[in-house]
Amino acid sequence: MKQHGVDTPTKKPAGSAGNASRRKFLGMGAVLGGLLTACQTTDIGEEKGPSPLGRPLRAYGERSANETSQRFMRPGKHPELGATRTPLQDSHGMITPSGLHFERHHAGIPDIDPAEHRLMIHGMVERPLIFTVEEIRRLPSVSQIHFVECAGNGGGEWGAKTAPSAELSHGLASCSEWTGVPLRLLLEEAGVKSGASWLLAEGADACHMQRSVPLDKALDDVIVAYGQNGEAIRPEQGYPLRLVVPGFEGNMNVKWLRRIKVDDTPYMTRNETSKYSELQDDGTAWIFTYPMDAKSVITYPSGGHKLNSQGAHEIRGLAWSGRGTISRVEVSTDDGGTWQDAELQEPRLPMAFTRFRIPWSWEGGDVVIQSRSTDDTGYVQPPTAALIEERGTKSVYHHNGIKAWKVNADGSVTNADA
Ligand SMILES: Nc1nc2c(c(=O)[nH]1)N[C@H]1C(S)=C(S)[C@@H](COP(=O)(O)O)O[C@H]1N2
Ligand SMILES: [Mo]
Repeated sequence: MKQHGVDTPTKKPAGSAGNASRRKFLGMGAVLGGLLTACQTTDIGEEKGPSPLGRPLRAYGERSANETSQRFMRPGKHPELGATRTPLQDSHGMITPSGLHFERHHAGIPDIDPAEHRLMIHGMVERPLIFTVEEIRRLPSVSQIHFVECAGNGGGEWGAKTAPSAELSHGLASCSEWTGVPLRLLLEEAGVKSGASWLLAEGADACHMQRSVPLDKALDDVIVAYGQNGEAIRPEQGYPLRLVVPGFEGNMNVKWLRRIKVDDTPYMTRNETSKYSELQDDGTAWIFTYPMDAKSVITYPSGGHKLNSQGAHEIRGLAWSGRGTISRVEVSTDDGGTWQDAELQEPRLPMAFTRFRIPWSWEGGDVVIQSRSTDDTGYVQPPTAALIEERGTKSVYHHNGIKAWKVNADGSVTNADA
């Protein structure tokens, strides 16, 4: 069969890349046996004459109507507040589609006219400045791929690990390509006065989200972003301007950014004292715990999936670290007895999602699977028990313990501790 303008694989000369990769694929017969048999016996049908024309073109694309993956939303009394979660269990690769990026809003999504919006930089600077969005977009730009992860991601995993799915256990994390201006550039333009060591970032939403950011981080890799995955940042992610603070807890990535005040002290705002601080068993709390430590989660198979047949499956997941690049991910399929290195998808970027994959054959029965990541500082993702040993169970935030799923004999996948 020859479709218009498309050569079938059989038309390729012997020894072409297509055939070589086909041979490689067939060489995996021992692993893929079940799948290949299924292919051979499938009737692909006779050609039924010319196909009708497809639907018309459209100016802004949408995914296939067959794809229904949604952000997880829990209906609340106040629909403007709370969070939606990325359905990590349905994800491919390292980038989160903008429409599925998790959301965490403290006061709803403001409707901001970019022509009216301003960013003010003041405080301990030689020249206080006010930028329009147009001015920001004219400045030398960078694009960086980074995850944003709420410090509360996995907060439910401190106690009974009941999260039934990857979106509920890990879905307050997403990864995008962010485009914008290095904050360093704006600060150099304003002229930071000597003695300054902090800045306060403030949003234009109803709660005027405020966070203190150490000046050395601000001068390092922070960006004032206006782009997300190739287009303007979505309103939910902070349109028209947001701070991207690579690797630091999500809350510091102030959305709808309208003000930066340079100072020589942190501000002890609500969201860095009462919230986003970690209560210890002795009644003291850790504050300014900025980087998100190395973490990983198996996204397939994960809670809610159903394996329909034994044999070949690819275990897939995501790993990330707020302190650098993921250097290793190990996977166990025997309840932590033995661990095997997974293949890491390139490029592996600092403070970005890294996709990992490992072939696996399910021989039926109950199987507990889990993943463990290591970053390039040498830090290894700990078991949850070790985190609890260190911090107790009141911390709420910064849970990065190893996550286990259980593949049950009937093919259903559940939380291993449910
Ligand atoms: N202005 C403003 N910025 C904000 C918030 C907010 O409510 N208002 N939420 C913060 C929190 S707690 C997190 S985890 C991240 C979430 O970013 P996202 O909604 O783009 O995923 O934004 C942070 N920035
Ligand atoms: Mo958050």
